Amino acid sequence: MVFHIISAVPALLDSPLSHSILQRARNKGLLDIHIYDLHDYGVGKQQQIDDYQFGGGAGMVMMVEPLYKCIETIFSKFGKMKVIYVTPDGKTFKQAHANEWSMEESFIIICGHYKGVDQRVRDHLVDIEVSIGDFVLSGGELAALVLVDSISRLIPGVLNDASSALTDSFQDDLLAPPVYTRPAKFNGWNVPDVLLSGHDANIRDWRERKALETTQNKRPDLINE
Ligand code: 6GU
Repeated sequence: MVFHIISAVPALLDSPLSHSILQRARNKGLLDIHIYDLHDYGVGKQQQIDDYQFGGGAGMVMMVEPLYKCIETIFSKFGKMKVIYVTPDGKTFKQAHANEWSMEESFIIICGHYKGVDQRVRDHLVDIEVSIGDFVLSGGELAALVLVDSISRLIPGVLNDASSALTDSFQDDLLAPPVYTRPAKFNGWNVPDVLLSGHDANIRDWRERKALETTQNKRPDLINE
């Protein structure tokens, strides 16, 4: 899987992509991430990437030309691919999207800043607009990282134990059941007996019941959806 991420503040993207599971996936060649500084495609001597909005109003708007140039450069080198724009007014990103998109070969992700991008970018260059929830971030970089992380961990070979991803919360529209590790007794707080019993069928039943119970308590909307 190849991600091409276009950003006006590329330094924001470095660290989360260079550690732990994602760095290991990059080392193994399962994941390839290219980061583009939008200023390199800026207009004029100042390498301008944003401007005042027509009609007046506070906040700068990201210009169409730098984004067009950057996307065309990526297309000409790597071929056509889907372009995702992360924006608070996009469709809410769900685990089902991560599952589906983990089977694609490559994506371009545009990180918005300021007041967002010129509408012509959205109308003519972008295929998919996604938000990561009903709140506003100062820029799209954190949202782009959320997408890259949640999609990448589903690529075969990225997680050491493939079955682990299947038992995550949301994978079956339920939250995950509680988990415990050693010691079995700490401070008078005990691990449920069934988990120590070695009885696989009982453990499976208990986990199913707890997943349902947890979901009913914390996210009843997932059950009634
Ligand atoms: Cl994708 N971008 C920004 N700036 N804020 C957000 C978001 C995205 N999703 C939720 N809030």
